[in-house]
Amino acid sequence: IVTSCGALDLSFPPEFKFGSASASYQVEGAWNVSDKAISVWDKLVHDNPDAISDRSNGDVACDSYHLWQRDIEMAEELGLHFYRFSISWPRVLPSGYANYISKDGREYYDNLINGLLEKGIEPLVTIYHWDLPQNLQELGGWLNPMITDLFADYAKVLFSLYGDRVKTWLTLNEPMAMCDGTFNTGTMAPPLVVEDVGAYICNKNILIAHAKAWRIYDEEFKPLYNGEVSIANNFFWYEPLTPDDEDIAEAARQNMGGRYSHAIYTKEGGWPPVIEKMVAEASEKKGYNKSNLPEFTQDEIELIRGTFDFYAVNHYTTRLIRHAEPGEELDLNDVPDLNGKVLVNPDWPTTTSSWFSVYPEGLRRQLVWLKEQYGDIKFLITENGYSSGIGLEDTARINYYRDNLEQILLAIKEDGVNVVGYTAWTLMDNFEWSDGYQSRFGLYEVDFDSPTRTRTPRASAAYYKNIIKAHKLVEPNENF
Ligand code: PNW
Repeated sequence: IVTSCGALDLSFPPEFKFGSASASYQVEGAWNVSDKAISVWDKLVHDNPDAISDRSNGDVACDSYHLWQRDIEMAEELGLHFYRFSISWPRVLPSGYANYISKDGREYYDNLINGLLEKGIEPLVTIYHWDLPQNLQELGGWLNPMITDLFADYAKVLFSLYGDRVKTWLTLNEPMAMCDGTFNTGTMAPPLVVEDVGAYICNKNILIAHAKAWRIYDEEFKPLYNGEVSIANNFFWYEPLTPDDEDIAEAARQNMGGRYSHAIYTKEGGWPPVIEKMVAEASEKKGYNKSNLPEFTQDEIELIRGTFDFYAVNHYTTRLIRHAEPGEELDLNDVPDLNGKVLVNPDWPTTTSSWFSVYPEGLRRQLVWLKEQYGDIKFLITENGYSSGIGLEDTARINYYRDNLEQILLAIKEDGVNVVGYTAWTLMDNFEWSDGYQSRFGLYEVDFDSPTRTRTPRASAAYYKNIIKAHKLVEPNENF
């Protein structure tokens, strides 16, 4: 690749870290062992198996609850600097409240954390990756403002139990999926569509929950352990279909990213102005007497503003957007409140995930945009990966990793974005939410028919291992 200053230097900065990731409900299984309570995902898959394309569930999944030593071994085989995993709230706090800590739940994560550290692998913990205790859902879950304190209490328990060993925390994974994916489209748990208002109420509660947890860490734990805390946002990058569509592409970026970032990362805080306008207009058009976007008080704005130590971003894919034609039908794959029609470029390769086609350049543009919006802060890529069917010779996944890592190098070296690390989603095939086990993202293939859930490295695992070892972007065919 030739850049403005000659050939691109393919080495990663010396401090750059490589990791891989998983999430509790997707890998652990053991859904009802010991005193674990059920989560909204346990309830969804049991009550409504048709919600999952292959009618599967995460009852056993990768059985990581029992096979965690093998998981650590895989992380070691790859040479990972860190392993990102999430903690199951109903496994540690069966009542959802901090009144009682499960001994077995606590020990499971103690073992995993200690096992990783023994191998020199840093544990990076997601506090919440979608498995809400069902009894808190019964109180309204993410629509009830009391969730913000319950979440903060739960986070504080984890900081107290594991903060001496865990130095990097993510409060919540992908609030966009938690709020919009749940209350607009009903494809996540709980299966509860709350049109027009649900996603925005959830959106506000998420920001406050995150901020309360961050402040607890900052005040009570940072002086002791000096760790870092952020929230992981997911993003489609939006490209304008034609130059005339740049304004709507920008609004769509604010809708997807800004709605969950502006309050935290900007100096002024609060909602992005373009989103306030969008929701006010859409609410009026639908006959509501006020905007469905809940307001922030000044105290809330100050509570949320600045609650980050770095920016965590999950990136997979890009969309094109244009202004809708007059009278054009729009659905939830579009951005109806913006009157935006969303498309993908038919030339982009597709994957086994319906929402995912491949356009690596989008990642670099998104990183540049994030830096422009939120400043010259640290960026950690907390997810990036490719979905396929079964098979160990996964050339397309190898190419995906290669091309995305190249875009990251360009962002670092050409655009001066401070990207400090990269997380491959995912360590092993797992329960891919409503796609069940049909969409595989793993560096390791998992045999879900074998009682021992055998894990076998794919060609992409060898490739990723080579990159980590060389600390540079080696080519897939390079002998190493
Ligand atoms: C993320 N979409 O989810 C999650 O953090 C992971 O748990 C998941 O396995 C991974 O990406 C792959 O899907 C997403 O529809 C789910 O745009 C859906 C979407 C994006 C990300």
